[in-house]
Amino acid sequence: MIGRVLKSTGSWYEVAGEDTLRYACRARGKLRLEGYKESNPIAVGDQVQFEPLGKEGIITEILPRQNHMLRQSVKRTGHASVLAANLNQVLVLATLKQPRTSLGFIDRVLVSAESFRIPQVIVFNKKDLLTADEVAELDELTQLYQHIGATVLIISAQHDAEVETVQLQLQGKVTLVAGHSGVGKSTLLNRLLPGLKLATGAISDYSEKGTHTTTFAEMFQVNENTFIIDTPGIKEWGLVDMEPQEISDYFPEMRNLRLSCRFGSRCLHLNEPKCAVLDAVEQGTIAASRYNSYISMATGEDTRQ
Ligand SMILES: Nc1nc2c(ncn2[C@@H]2O[C@H](COP(=O)(O)OP(=O)(O)O)[C@@H](O)[C@H]2O)c(=O)[nH]1
Ligand SMILES: [Mg+2]
Ligand SMILES: [Zn+2]
Repeated sequence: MIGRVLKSTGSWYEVAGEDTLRYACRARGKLRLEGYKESNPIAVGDQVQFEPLGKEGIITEILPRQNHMLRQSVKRTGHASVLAANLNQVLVLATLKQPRTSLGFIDRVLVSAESFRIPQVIVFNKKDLLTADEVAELDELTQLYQHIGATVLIISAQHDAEVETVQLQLQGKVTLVAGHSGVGKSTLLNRLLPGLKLATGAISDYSEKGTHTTTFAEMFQVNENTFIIDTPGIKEWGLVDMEPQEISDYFPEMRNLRLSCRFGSRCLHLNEPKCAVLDAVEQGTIAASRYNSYISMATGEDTRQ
């Protein structure tokens, strides 16, 4: 039978079979997709072939991946691990206040997704808290991010009609959800998945940290072909294995300009002469916030943002 991996503990895998039943599976022998060196051979989102035995099963094959996202290994062994596979989009949940999400964090997730050619969605939550000035700021951010190809939604997770716009954006897709603690991820997921009942609020964050020593991505099924992958506690949005020279390739507004830099593909756009990216920043066609994010990624500062 073919199935989809919803959850992995490293030795057991929860698999949704094509018969819609759930199976607790183990892997047969040393399964590994060819060409992957990551520490976990089977990831959330993987399509697998398995032999069902009652409510359990044995995974015999991992089907080829359409794509995947990486994260730095928890144990920092130098190896990355596959965070999730076969994604249709990555969604960053962000807030302008309570707490304020740094643009650096948003940009890091976008760049990470872009490097795997995965479409990006930004959902700004807690709209109900915003003053008129903050609404204006959010309008500017919306234009900035739409301009570089992201889909932007502005919602309050407490309002059904607005949660529905997120539901429409998710429909029929597999979506990885990223967001810092406190932005309303559990609130939103509970709305999208009645019956899930994730704890919300400050106390829940404390107890979540207390009960989970390691963090794993986990996939939830919204309906027949709609899936959400939660990434609790994952902070190191990995620019895994990325050379400084390649980072600007994942900033869509910089990607094409580099051909015009005097040093071409060797230009890091930091202080090189005749740099087309620096010129664009000066002229305002590249946003200062995006360029700042770029510098921190290219120079390796602030890697935990
Ligand atoms: N005002 C307001 N509060 C919200 C909204 N969404 C979530 N919250 C609150 O923000 C706090 C953190 O939410 P939670 O879902 O636990 O965040 P998580 O840490 O991202 O899972 C809780 O007290 C929620 O009730 C919203 O749209 N507006
Ligand atoms: Mg939460
Ligand atoms: Zn340059």
